[in-house]
Amino acid sequence: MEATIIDGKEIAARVKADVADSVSTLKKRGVVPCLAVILVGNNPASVSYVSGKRKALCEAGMEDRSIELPESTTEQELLGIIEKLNNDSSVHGILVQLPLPPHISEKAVTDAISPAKDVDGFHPVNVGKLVSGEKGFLPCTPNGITVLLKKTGIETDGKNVVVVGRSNIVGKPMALLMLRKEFNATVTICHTGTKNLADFTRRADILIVASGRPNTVTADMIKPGAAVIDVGVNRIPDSSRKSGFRLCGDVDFEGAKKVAGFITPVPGGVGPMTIAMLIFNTLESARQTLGGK
Ligand code: L34
Repeated sequence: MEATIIDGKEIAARVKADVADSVSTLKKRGVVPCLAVILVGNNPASVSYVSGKRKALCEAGMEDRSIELPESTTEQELLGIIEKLNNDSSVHGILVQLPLPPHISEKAVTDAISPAKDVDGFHPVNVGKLVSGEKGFLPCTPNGITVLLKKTGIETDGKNVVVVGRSNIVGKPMALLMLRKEFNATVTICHTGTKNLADFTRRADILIVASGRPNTVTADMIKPGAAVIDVGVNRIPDSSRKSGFRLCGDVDFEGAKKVAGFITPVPGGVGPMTIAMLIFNTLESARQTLGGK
């Protein structure tokens, strides 16, 4: 039997519809949730993701204060813009799309965003809260994956969760979330230094792949019936498409779906959830300005 395909687009649409309902309630109380997405340069993948974010903001009835800056923008200029947004009480969320051009320090930029407006959950204060189990903004992609698992009814308690990839934006926070009592999984993190990757992935009840490389996981590396979550979004040149490329994940989808119990597709899996959780975090940030009133 083939794997059940987890429809991330549909689950994301449900999350976004709930957020939109809450936005209209908040608006009646005089608060319009507002996000500023900052894009520097015109990396084609970033342009696509940012336009998805702005569309979702608009559909949820939120205010879009996004800024598009040229590739030549200096770090000082960008820090100045962030400073102004930090001090503007009508702005609830600030997100600087990564990667940044090489002349701008991603660390300096991430650290400059007020932790109270850091809807990406990348600021060290929010990272620290994630580690210690305090409430803070959770990174959108890992948090979106927890929602996919919950809404699909995939049990995590006592399960072996194997995360492939140790990035600050996916692998590390994903592992930390699954470690929480709430999910109670036994967590393993694999990375480029892992010897015999398949020995680890074959033990996974839930396999989360965020390596950034196509075909990192093939059918023979999957435990029959496992849930496979593919975080990769790779652009493969394809002259038969009018865009000139097609998207593929980090998992060999065609092979994997014959072995797995559940699998996320690319596109239409994790990506749309990242966007849904971003507007959810923006709503939360706007709510917090009411101070629990
Ligand atoms: N600051 N930088 C910051 N925050 C983030 O949360 C991100 N990320 C990652 C890259 N840089 C970031 C994103 O927004 C990856 N990412 C992201 C967002 C959306 C999608 C993929 C990655 C997405 O919508 N994917 C669609 C296909 C989109 C397309 O056609 O290009 C999908 O169905 O997978």
